[in-house]
Amino acid sequence: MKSRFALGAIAMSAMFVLCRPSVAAVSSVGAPADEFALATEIRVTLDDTFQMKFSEKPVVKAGNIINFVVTNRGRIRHEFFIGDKAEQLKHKRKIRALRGTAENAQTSFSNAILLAPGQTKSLKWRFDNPGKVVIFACNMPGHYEAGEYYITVVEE
Ligand SMILES: [Cu+2]
Repeated sequence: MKSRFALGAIAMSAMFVLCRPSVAAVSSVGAPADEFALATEIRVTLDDTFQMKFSEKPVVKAGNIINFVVTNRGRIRHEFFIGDKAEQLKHKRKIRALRGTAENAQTSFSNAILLAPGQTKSLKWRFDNPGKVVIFACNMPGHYEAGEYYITVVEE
């Protein structure tokens, strides 16, 4: 009887692991920070010139938490996505596959915010893994290629 209960518990925990939302495995360069965590605030402006403008250049250190407050001043949608190069490519492919429905792609990534024209949203992020290349980018079709990204490295 006891072992049956144990088996049940194992099955339950296996199901929990399998059913966990994909947001758990976030990124090699960190993860979203707790909403109450103290953070440095950096404002980011996106617009249709495909320049990503920061109120100050993000100095990214392992363990540092930065709250990115992002505003879309353009007339088209933009996004702000934090990840390494492989994650950027994967996300870009996903957005392309979904074509116009980028909102759907965005909901499965906790390292992205999608902004309609005029919108401001924030993404609070704790950086991790010194030495890793971090890319901040917009992966709406053609935007990355037009230069809408910023690359830096996680410092010790
Ligand atoms: Cu964009």
